Amino acid sequence: AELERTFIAIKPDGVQRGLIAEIISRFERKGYKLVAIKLIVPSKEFAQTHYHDLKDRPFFNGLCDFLSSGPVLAMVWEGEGVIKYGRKLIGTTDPQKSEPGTIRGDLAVVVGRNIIHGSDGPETARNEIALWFEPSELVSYASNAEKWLYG
Ligand code: DAT
Ligand code: MG
Repeated sequence: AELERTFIAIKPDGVQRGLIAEIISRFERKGYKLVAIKLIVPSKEFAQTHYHDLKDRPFFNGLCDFLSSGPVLAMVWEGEGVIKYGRKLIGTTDPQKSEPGTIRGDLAVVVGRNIIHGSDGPETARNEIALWFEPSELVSYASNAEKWLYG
C-alpha cells in the first residue's frame, strides 16, 4: 500500500457537538490507517498560518477566530488515495451543497460551521502535517488489515 498521508481535523464545532467518534469511524471503516492524533486548542496565529491561502477572503478573520475557539482534533490518516478520497468522504465545502452520505452532507448545515478540515492536495497535505505534527508524533506501524484491504 502507498504511504499517502493526509491531514484531517475535526473543528471546534464537531468536537463540541460530540461527533468525534462518528467522524473517525467513517475513515476507520473505509480502511484508512490512523498514524497521528491529538486534541489541541490552536492559537489565532496558528489558525492564520493553517489558513494562510485564504488570508485575502472576507471570512478569513472569522474563520481563524472560529478555529481557535476551542479544541480541534488533529489527525493524520494514511492509505492509497486518501488525500482525494478523504475529501470525497468529507463532502463539498458548503454543507448546503454536500451530498447526503458525506460527513458535511449528513452532519453540518452551514459553510461557516462545516465541522471538518481535510487537505486539498499532496503539497497541502505535506505542509499541513508538518505544521500540526512533529515527525516523532507520526506513528509507523504494520496494520494486519492491509493485506485484506489491498490484496
Ligand atoms: P475546505 O474546508 O472545503 O477545503 P476552503 O479551503 O475553501 O474549504 O475554506 C476553508 C474553510 O473556510 C471552509 O471549510 C469554511 C470556510 N469558508 C469557505 N468559504 C466560506 C464562505 N464563503 N463563507 C464563510 N466561510 C467560508
Ligand atoms: Mg481547504
